[in-house]
Amino acid sequence: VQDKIKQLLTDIQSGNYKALARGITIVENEIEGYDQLLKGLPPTSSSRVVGLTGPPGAGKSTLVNALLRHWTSQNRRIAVIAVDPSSPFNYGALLGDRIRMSEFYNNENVFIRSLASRGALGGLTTKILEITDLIKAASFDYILVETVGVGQSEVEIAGLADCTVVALVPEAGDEVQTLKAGIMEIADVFVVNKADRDQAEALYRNLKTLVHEKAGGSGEILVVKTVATNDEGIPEMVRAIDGFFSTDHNVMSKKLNLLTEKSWQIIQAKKMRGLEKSRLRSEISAALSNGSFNLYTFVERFI
Ligand SMILES: Nc1nc2c(ncn2[C@@H]2O[C@H](COP(=O)(O)OP(=O)(O)O)[C@@H](O)[C@H]2O)c(=O)[nH]1
Ligand SMILES: [Mg+2]
Repeated sequence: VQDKIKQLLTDIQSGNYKALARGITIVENEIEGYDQLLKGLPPTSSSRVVGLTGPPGAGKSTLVNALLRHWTSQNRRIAVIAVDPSSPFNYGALLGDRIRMSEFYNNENVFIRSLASRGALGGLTTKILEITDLIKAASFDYILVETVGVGQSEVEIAGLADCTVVALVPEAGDEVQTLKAGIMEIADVFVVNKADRDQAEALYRNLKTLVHEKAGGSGEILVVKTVATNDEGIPEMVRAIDGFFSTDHNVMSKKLNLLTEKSWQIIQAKKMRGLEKSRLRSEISAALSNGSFNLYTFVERFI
């Protein structure tokens, strides 16, 4: 296994997509060699990891396509990880993304991987993290991670990406005042997509005011308008993303937070490994039956 994994890593680093796909499968399913593969990853990578999150239907997949068009026309190499945790048993959603992305499936500068949330061992966030790190070894210019923002997940996703882009749509206009707690903290760039719709301008202005009020010494979150279906605003979106990366301050100050968050996720996932609720349930059941159950003594055994 040792030599095989070493060879696989070399192939991944040389840009072999087949090897990369194989590596991802090993990581995803925790097949033999999984640990060795991750521990063999090089310490640095020049890939820019961009997380794209937002509510279902905001146009994230359409934005990914538009970004791919933009970047491939400049000969950039891009990897896409598409995750849809909101529909764990809905293969249709995944297939939909696949069909809409098919334009790039045979592009030699594009690598696309859909990740189903079902059955991911050790937690979905940890899996995305590991897979992103593996892809980083393949030296893409950008790695786009598309995830559906549902509740807490945006905040977790922000712990994966160097730059987090939050996509919103005009329908969200009324909610701007009550933007989910945490969103302002995680967003590096806001994209108001579907700018072809009436209320887009209002949402855009509200957001601009909001980020302005929020801005501390570290500068404002950028807000851009897009019509993803027509590639409108995509150059501006790219400029906002690249602008974020070109500011050393942003990247450096985020790096420690990112690595802290990632370590925390991995440690948590590893500590919880093999601890199924069904197992807890049967052990509790056994303990209860002899009448001396104490919750706090019980949990001690697992900590
Ligand atoms: N009018 C309009 N429709 C859009 C725009 N961007 C995406 N859509 C449509 O919105 C729907 C949801 O887009 P999708 O990319 O699947 O959203 P996701 O769930 O965030 O990935 C699709 O029917 C898109 O064609 C846009 O800028 N304007
Ligand atoms: Mg999508």
